[in-house]
Amino acid sequence: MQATRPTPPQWPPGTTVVQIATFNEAASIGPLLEAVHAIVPHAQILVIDDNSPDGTAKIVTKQSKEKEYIHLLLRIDRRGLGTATLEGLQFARKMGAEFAIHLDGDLSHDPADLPRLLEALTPPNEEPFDIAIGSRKIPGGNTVGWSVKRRVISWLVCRFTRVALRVPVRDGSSGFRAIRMQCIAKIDLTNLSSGYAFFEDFLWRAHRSGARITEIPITFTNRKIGKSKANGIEMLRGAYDLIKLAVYTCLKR
Ligand SMILES: Nc1nc2c(ncn2[C@@H]2O[C@H](COP(=O)(O)OP(=O)(O)OP(=O)(O)O)[C@@H](O)[C@H]2O)c(=O)[nH]1
Ligand SMILES: [Mg+2]
Repeated sequence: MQATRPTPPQWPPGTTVVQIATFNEAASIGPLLEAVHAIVPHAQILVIDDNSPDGTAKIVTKQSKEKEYIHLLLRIDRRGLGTATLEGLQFARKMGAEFAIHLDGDLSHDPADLPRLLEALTPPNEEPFDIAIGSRKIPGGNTVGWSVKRRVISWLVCRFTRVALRVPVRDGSSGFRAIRMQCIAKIDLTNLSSGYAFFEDFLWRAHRSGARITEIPITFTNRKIGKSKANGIEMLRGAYDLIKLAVYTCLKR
């Protein structure tokens, strides 16, 4: 892994970092960085790129030289969305961030939802939450532009997470989440699923560690540019990881 500049000093207390894992998102990363900064100008932005052949990292490197709030973790071998998200969280932790939010790099998640997600962690007159999920599966949430097949798979995975993994959320697959970094210390991060099952696995571990989790409605819009990496092989790997977790959950009942 390479950082584009020497590790800067710790971020100030209260810092929020918005992290985006990318693989071949050259068409969307520029507008996304701009939109995120316009909506949460106080936040640091961290891109974790797996050496995308389309030059995504080059775009981010250029921006990071001009804007001190943009950072790049460049990983030389593609190692998957799960490990990229985890490395982002570990970097955020090392830098002393108080809140991290991760979202997809293809504009499927609307940066306009960032403030609501952050606010959901600290509701007035209620105990704070550790994780706020941008949820497509609660009233007010929605998915736009997905095929019936994709909707069925997503429904099955979320149902599986709720019933077999016993994580009490509706959208356990969502990649749009705000996290109070303090809770990370209590979560066992060893051997986390490296691919798309990362999101369910992380929530499963967070729930078992006693993390308080909430959901707020978001609209997810299917990517309009770039290519999906959620192919059949990735989905099978994810399914295998989830079944392993379910077996473990049953045994440890
Ligand atoms: N660093 C890194 N990022 C990845 C990898 N695979 C996917 N991503 C990023 O993770 C995010 C989600 O991946 P997508 O391909 O959009 O998956 P999806 O949203 O489930 O599927 P589509 O919206 O249909 O494309 C995007 O920002 C991808 O660029 C990877 O191996 N490494
Ligand atoms: Mg996507």
